[in-house]
Amino acid sequence: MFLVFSCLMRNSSFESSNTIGVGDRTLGPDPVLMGVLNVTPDSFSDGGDFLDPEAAVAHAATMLDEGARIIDVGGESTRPGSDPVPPEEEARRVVPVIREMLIERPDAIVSIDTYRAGTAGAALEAGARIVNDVTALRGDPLMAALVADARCPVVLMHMLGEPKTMQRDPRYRDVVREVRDFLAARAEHAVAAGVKEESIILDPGIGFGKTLEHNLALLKHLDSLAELGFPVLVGASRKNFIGKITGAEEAEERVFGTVAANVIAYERGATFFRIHDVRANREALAVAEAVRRGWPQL
Ligand code: PMM
Repeated sequence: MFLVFSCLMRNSSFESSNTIGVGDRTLGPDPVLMGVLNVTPDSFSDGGDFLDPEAAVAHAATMLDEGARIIDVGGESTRPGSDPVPPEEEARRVVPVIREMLIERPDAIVSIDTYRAGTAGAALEAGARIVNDVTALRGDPLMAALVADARCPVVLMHMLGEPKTMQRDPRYRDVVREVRDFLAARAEHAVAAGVKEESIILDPGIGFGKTLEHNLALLKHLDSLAELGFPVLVGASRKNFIGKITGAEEAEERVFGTVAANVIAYERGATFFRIHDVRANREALAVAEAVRRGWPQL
């Protein structure tokens, strides 16, 4: 494992290891907000709200106005216990929304939250620029080649098991080391398949086959993941573990807890934040960034 870890450390500065190029734009090293747009009937937080493409595009526009740089469009829920949807249905949900969004907001950077190469290909054709794969290229044997050919950034996320069963008693000997070693190995796999190192973003997969204690350990030791030298994305927004700590039963009530998790993640090296509540997170991360870099910012 040490070998995998040491080969994959990207040999780069803090600035370059926390940025990703999307066309002629650079995202990072300042905090990058990825607004969640689930075009699904059953996501745990916004399920059913944005099945209508017009409502979805309007919500994306609001998130962009509030400071989101990326809109992450998903057509299949990955909440604990969820079932997969047929691939055609997934593409049917997301493609019209991506097209319409980009007609209305051509500057938006869209990422497609899918593990299926067919859906990712259709989304990229419709104008998406980033692939967000919660299986880290394990879900579809064609995905790695698709991302390599498209030369687009890709998010590689850790998940133990699969959404249907992942929260049934997940166990690790050392969650931080296992997640880090898994992601290092997946980055190595991606590079071997032709994905450029500088296109890879790593994500510990908060809530994906993890107990509350696992999520807290991953946030506490996120620096050990950031040390691999790839930008780190965190998706803690409104998740169950926050509700368990704060007592906020409804997902929409978990904004304050989300903000705390994201500021801590930023302090420990995360650059990308997948979130539902853009303004609250933008303002909190702007203050955290000002503390780190000083004020006024040049
Ligand atoms: N979480 C969800 C879906 N997609 N993608 C990444 N990269 N990281 C995450 O943590 C993540 C994800 C589930 O949350 P949702 O139901 O609010 O979309």
